[in-house]
Amino acid sequence: MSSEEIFSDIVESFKKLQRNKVIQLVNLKLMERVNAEDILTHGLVPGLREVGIKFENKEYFLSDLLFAADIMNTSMEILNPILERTVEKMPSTGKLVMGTVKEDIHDIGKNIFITLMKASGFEVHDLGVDVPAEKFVEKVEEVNPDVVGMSALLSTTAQYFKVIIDRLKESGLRDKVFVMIGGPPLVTAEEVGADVYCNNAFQGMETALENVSKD
Ligand code: B12
Repeated sequence: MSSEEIFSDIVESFKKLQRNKVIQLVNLKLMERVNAEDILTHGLVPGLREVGIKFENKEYFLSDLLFAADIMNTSMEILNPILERTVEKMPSTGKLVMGTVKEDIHDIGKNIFITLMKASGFEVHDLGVDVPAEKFVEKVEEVNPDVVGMSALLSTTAQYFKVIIDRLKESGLRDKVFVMIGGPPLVTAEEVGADVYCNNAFQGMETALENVSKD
């Protein structure tokens, strides 16, 4: 069976906003020893994206998006402790400063990346959402991180990655940190001056670990 088939029940129930069914299915898959990373990557994330498509097509309203975010957050409460246990904790990792950029309040992806980075041993400084460039710069000056991570989900706010990175350059900090941007592919790393673009938190964690252990 392909992963699409295995997780189609989660995707379909999510799409219909069947909260209890999604949660039941997550628990059921875990009991069947399905990997938490796969449940998230092939079930919950595509399910939530389907809700986004319905919103775009005006079949769903903002209240439905909020409800979908709640289904996702409740599911993550179940998966987080398992993800934390399955990620290999490295003996010496590094520091991460992370935030969702200005005028953007989407934080589900950011929080997943943070969970994985903490689990792998990173000291995480979470700036939250709607974070202006100055706050990134201040935090980088204060804690001297190895990695700066930024998330943006809107076409408008993804433009802000460059503003933040330019500010880091002006402050002489850009070359001291590994800059990771993430969310849907709205811009490329090259366009905004980041080191890497990631639309998968698990790959993001691997990339961060590789980069920091190289130092
Ligand atoms: C849930 C949701 C909301 C919730 C957010 C709740 C929350 N606490 O986050 C609410 C209801 C608040 C919301 C509001 C809005 N939303 Co909204 N939302 C979504 C939805 C359905 C899901 C987003 C999500 O969480 N996905 C799941 C996560 C896990 O995926 P992800 O963020 O991509 O993260 C993964 C990777 O990208 C990666 N990652 C993410 N960041 C980073 C960073 C780093 C460093 C790394 C390494 C990895 C990484 O890791 C994650 C796991 O692998 C999307 C639809 C979609 N296609 O995504 C629309 C969507 C993003 N929203 C959209 C819009 C338009 C809005 C509003 C403007 C609606 C309105 N009219 O008010 C507002 C904007 C509010 C604001 N100023 O930010 C549009 C954006 C269109 C565009 N291209 O600009 C979308 C695409 C829906 C659509 N199809 O129209 N939204």
